[in-house]
Amino acid sequence: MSLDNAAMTVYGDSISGNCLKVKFVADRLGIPYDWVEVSVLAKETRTPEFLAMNPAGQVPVVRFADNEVLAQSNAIILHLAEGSDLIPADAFERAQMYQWLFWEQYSHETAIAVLRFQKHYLKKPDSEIDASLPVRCASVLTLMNNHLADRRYFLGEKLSLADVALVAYTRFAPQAGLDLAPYSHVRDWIGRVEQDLRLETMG
Ligand SMILES: N[C@@H](CCC(=O)N[C@@H](CS)C(=O)NCC(=O)O)C(=O)O
Repeated sequence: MSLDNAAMTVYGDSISGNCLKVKFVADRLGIPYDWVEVSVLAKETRTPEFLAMNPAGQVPVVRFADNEVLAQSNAIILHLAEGSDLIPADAFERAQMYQWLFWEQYSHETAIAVLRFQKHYLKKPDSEIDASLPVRCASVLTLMNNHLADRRYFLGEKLSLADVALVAYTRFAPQAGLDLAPYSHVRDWIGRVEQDLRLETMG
């Protein structure tokens, strides 16, 4: 389907990094959209109407002008950014971008986003939080910091979807109780990507 002149509707919760990825990419590429706020905390993703649209009961979901629906943040941003400078033209660089997108979903989001949600939104005391979570967060941040020691962006010199996907929750790390002070390359990179995407700085 074509995105030309498409009116698309993004169903998202503005506290969710996964949903914000969609906003960041659409804003960056000048793709018009309507945003419908769906509260995860109020369980609005579990209503029969929402489940009819996405049986997985999760945001983000995008409905395009032709009524087609797409879920999964990284699938959505890949579709929106098709043919743009956020996806490398070179096949191997593209594969490297996918490498980071898969890592983000499997290792990064499942640590930082989960810890943030439990601490910042559910207000769980540390005694009720799986002790392995902060440890996993530290190893994720260390890996990122090492990778960024000699690169401006995850793929080198150019912003790509890898940066958009990874910055979404990394910039919220302090809300997960994670101190970014020891990760100077990560902090510099967050500032760079926030500037590129014209985001209000979190630092
Ligand atoms: N892998 C999915 C994860 C989506 C996801 O976990 N969404 C959360 C908000 S960040 C949600 O809708 N949770 C509601 C629920 O599970 O009831 C993606 O990247 O879109």
